[in-house]
Amino acid sequence: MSLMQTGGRGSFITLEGGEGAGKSTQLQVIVEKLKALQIDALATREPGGSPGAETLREILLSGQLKHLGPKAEAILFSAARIDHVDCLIEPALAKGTWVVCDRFLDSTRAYQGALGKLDPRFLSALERVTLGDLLPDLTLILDLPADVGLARAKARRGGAGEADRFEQEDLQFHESLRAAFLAIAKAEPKRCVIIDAQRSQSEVTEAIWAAISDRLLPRLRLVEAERDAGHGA
Ligand code: Z5A
Repeated sequence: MSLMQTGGRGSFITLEGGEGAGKSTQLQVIVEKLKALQIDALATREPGGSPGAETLREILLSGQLKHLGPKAEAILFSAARIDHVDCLIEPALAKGTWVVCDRFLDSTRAYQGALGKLDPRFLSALERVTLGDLLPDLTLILDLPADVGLARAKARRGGAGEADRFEQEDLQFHESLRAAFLAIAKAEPKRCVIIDAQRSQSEVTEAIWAAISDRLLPRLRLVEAERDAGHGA
């Protein structure tokens, strides 16, 4: 039996930031580090993460619904989120699994909310309907200049494959996006930690792990205590 299955609810960690910030790269590393501590952990992403939400992802990122505008897009990202939360995130957290998610509600706040200039009352009503009381325990905001992130994303594509609906926006859009994420972090310092993502991959991992240890240490200690008790039994 996994250790966290005896220790109550899992922790919910989200990674946020602009294109090419290193979210997907770091997500895998975090999950491996948690597993090395014998913590049940799973990696997931948004939009997507469950079969229904993955179907919506394809449509949303293809750009074919861009003409509907940010309000409709926010509703569709939220519809995908409802399926993801109901089918994967909530059941996993309830059985003690730690969930590490590439993008979550802050991406809707930044992309559709700040950049789409949506009324904050509309967004908070949508969040209430979509999430109820669910909020990440820790949100890591990977921050770097937009041109650096876009160059990384382009290099990863290696010339092959088309930029998606959001990568195609101009540099000004991506700089505003960066500002929107930093504003979210400033407004919610208890939940969010800004990580300087311009550094090397291992330095970024180190900073992320320091934040996890710092913010979620009591839970990590609980896992260690359970492990020790389990080994002693
Ligand atoms: N979206 C939205 O509008 N509203 C919402 O509510 C939600 C999402 C949930 C999802 O795209 C899109 O949906 C997203 C927002 C919108 N916009 N776009 N585009 P996605 O999931 O396909 O892509 P992404 O989330 O933007 O991730 P990304 O571009 O794939 O970037 P990343 O995951 O942050 O980076 P990465 O893949 O880990 O790294 C990129 C490259 O850089 C790769 O070659 C790495 O090897 C390299 N890398 C990583 N770290 C480093 C360091 N430290 N140094 C040097 N090179 C590095």
